[in-house]
Amino acid sequence: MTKRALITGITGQDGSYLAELLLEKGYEVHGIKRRASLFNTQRVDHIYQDPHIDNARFKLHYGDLTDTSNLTRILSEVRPDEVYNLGAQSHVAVSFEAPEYTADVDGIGTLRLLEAIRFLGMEKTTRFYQASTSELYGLVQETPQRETTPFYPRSPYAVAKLYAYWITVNYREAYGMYACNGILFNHESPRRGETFVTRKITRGLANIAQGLEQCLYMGNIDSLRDWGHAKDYVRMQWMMLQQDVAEDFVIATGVQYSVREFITWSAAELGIELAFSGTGVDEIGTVVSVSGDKAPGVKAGDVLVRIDPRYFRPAEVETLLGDPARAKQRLGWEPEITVQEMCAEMVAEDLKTARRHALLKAHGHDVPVSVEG
Ligand code: NDP
Ligand code: GDR
Repeated sequence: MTKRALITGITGQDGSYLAELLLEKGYEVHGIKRRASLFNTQRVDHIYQDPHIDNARFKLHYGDLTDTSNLTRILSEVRPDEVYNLGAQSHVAVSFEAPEYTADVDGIGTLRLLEAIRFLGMEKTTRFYQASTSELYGLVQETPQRETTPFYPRSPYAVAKLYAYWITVNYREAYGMYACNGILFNHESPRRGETFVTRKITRGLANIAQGLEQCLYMGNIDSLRDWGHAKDYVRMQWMMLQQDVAEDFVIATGVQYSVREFITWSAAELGIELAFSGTGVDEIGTVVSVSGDKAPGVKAGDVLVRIDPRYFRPAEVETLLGDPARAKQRLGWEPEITVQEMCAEMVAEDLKTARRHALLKAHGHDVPVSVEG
């Protein structure tokens, strides 16, 4: 029997990699996409299947996590074996600007899905994965963070995700549902949204290298994160739903670096040696030397990185470091891609785009460059 999965957030970074993985495994994959005035399916266009062909295994449904009747209807039509709840307003800084919306989508949206599964009598047959987050640890109470570390959320996003975490546990305990939380640390890829820090850096520096931008404006570059590759992490999301008993797991690499280090590596991938000087908001990143042919727009002495306090958060999560021992021991999971390999992949992809844009610009066309975030 072909297994059926429903993915909320299928148009996002993780949704797209997970859909690829499940299609490879022979699943019929259903996804919820939001109506938008422009196309928003770029990350899944390469796996799109024309609904007019026989046996199409990839299907998109219009919907929204704020809309109970819509979720209930989709669930009743699809009757999935597995639900992956990846949909969210996932940007921590934006959650301070839109706290109520974030709570509605990320917190109550999870309840809506769980309750719809129960209401439809599918609580014993449909397995549920909740995209929980290392942001739950916020102001960290123990290092490294593991499944037993107390939570201390530090943003409206993290508080909403705290509700989602516990309501998932509650439905497991109250109704015997197979429902589990993956507590995932930061994971990135060339498909990462442009306003998250790694992608902002790789895209911004690639644009600077090609003469499309002059300077990267950053927030707190002392911040420490445990970064992995999204491909490795979606594999674990699937594994978590294949166990005999539903359990919650921390997914991380166990290695931590600063945002400043990620900037330095990204620059090095472009042949740019950067040196940081100054402190606080006066810190700058200056070019020491340039080698190779990837950065014709840059010369020694250029200031490529400056601090802009607008990117500071009202309450910051300064440091996160996960302990994936339990996932490794119980599920045999190992991340396969290092953060340095991931950085190289992201820079290479963004450089391709920047080169294309530089060519277009040279021929008088407008190109998109700046991104806030
Ligand atoms: P993205 O921001 O790339 O994707 C979020 C997805 O959610 C998009 O498909 C988006 O749709 C959709 N979405 C947003 N609002 C709604 C809504 N109201 N109703 C339905 N769908 C909605 O996130 P990631 O792929 O990086 O992350 C996936 C999940 O994992 C998220 O829940 C995130 O919070 C969580 N997470 C992510 C981590 C990471 O490091 N990436 C770490 C830990 C947890 P659209 O494309 O239309 O905007
Ligand atoms: P995070 O990711 O908040 O950890 O949430 P993000 O990449 O946005 O920030 C990581 C760290 O970098 C610092 N930072 C900046 N961040 C952004 N976006 N822009 C900047 O200019 C900048 N300068 C410094 C931040 O302050 C922060 O400390 C991500 C999301 O994917 C969540 O959905 C997910 O739950 C967590 O990871 C785990």
